[in-house]
Amino acid sequence: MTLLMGIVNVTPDSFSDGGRFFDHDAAVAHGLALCRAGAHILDIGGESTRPGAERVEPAVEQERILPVVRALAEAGAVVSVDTMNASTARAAVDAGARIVNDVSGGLADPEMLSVVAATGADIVLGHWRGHSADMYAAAEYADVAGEVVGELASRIDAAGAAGIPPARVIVDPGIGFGKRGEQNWAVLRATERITRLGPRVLVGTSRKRFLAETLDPSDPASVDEDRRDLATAVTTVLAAQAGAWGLRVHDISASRDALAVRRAWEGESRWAPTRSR
Ligand code: PMM
Repeated sequence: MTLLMGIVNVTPDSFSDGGRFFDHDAAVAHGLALCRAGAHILDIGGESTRPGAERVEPAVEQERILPVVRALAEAGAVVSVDTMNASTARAAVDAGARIVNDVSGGLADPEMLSVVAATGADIVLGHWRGHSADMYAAAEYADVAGEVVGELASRIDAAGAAGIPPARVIVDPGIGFGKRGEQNWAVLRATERITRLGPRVLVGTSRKRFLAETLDPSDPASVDEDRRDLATAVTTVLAAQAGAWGLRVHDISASRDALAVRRAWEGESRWAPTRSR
């Protein structure tokens, strides 16, 4: 079964939801709606990682997300916290989060891996080559897929050395993080190779710029949210096909339906058609 991770951004500047969910009550309501739509996990973040974004202080990040983490965990959701800060990870696990989603793979904060090791939470290790403000400076690769696979393997080793066994690790190729247009497709084509590293694989393509560039190379900004969501749902199916464990998406219902169609195609559907006469 492929899991869907619904995105709850509690930021005033996230490119993808326009900061609509900064309000705590609205963020909780959005998370509950994602669960009703079929999300298996909710990923709650308080720091935007969009290209060019400024860092926020951990205290500000925690003020934004902790009440939301607590409320959604108490409501029974499996909560993941999207943070690069060890102090935020620790506080979020104390508030009920079960997964720490670190897009930097433990590189941004030297305390992250040891803190997560001590909490017992699972960790998402993203492929990353630097902060959002200058992430494209590091987007130089001779073999992008091979380098992503190799660098993820190093992060799995680093997690192991800090006391986090591979069974608690989820790796993520970091689509859009220090990767331009076609480089993202080259990495997605390597999904199966990434699964062979051992840990579960999470993929996050949702609404990202490379999808808009694919749909309208001459004017990506003109590609609206509906078209980005449709493209995202197609990548959900393709990533599931390639062995991904989970997909991190904004529009849960589109990816949920896309996965239902895939299951039916594979003959795994529980829906039994009535015999036609
Ligand atoms: N992308 C974003 C934020 N967090 N976490 C993981 N594990 N993988 C991703 O690809 C990822 C992430 C940026 O997207 P957003 O601002 O729309 O949430």
